[in-house]
Amino acid sequence: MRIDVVTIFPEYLQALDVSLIGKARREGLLDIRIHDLRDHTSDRHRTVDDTPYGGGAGMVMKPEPWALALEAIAASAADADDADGARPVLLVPTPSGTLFRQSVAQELAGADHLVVACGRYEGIDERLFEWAAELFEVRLVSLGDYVLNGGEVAALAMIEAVGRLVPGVVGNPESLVEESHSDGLLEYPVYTKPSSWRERDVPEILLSGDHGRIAAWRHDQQLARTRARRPDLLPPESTVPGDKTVSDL
Ligand code: 6GU
Repeated sequence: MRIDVVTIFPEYLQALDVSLIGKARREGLLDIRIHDLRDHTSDRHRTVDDTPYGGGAGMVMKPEPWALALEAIAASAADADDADGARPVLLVPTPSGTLFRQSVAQELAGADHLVVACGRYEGIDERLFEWAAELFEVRLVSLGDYVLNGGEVAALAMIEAVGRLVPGVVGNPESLVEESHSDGLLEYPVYTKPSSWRERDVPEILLSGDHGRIAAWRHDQQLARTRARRPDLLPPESTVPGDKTVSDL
């Protein structure tokens, strides 16, 4: 998978040299390229922003440097992207986007080419997104209901969430199956040695060797946890197979 990131702070993306994603890049599983938006300006000050029409606080990113940066990326990938007729996905991290959830990460993991546009200030001139729709499948996505200073930290989170789902990036693909959100529920609690630690014992059942009962216990734990911490993830009256109703717990 190829991932291009456009930013005015390329240093932020150095975290992608590290750990699992860094290794996947070195192995050629992920072709991640970082671009400085200011390389697509032509004035002495390398200006990327200006004051908002209509007034108001802050600055807005000018559309032209973005268009030049995105055109250069689209041109450099045209052969590969044309091969299957699919446009690359343009991911725009923004608190006013739709929620970036595991199902979105799974969809994006199937793409050949992602381009991430990291905005700063009050955002990018709206016309950029209309213009970009000819070259890209544009998706505005948010990490959640809070505000970051720019898209870079969100881009790191999204690239890690998508990158680890690309075949070969995570060594043991089974670890992708039993994790929070992969089945719409939170993960069950986990324990390791020693079996007794500071007067606290690992739940008996996990030492029993009875894999059927362990699987059932873990599923119950997932449901109880999801109800307690994230009831918004559950359907109103849960219809999950093997489920207990609230009154049974
Ligand atoms: Cl994707 N971007 C910014 N700037 N702030 C955010 C966000 C994204 N998600 C939550 N807050």
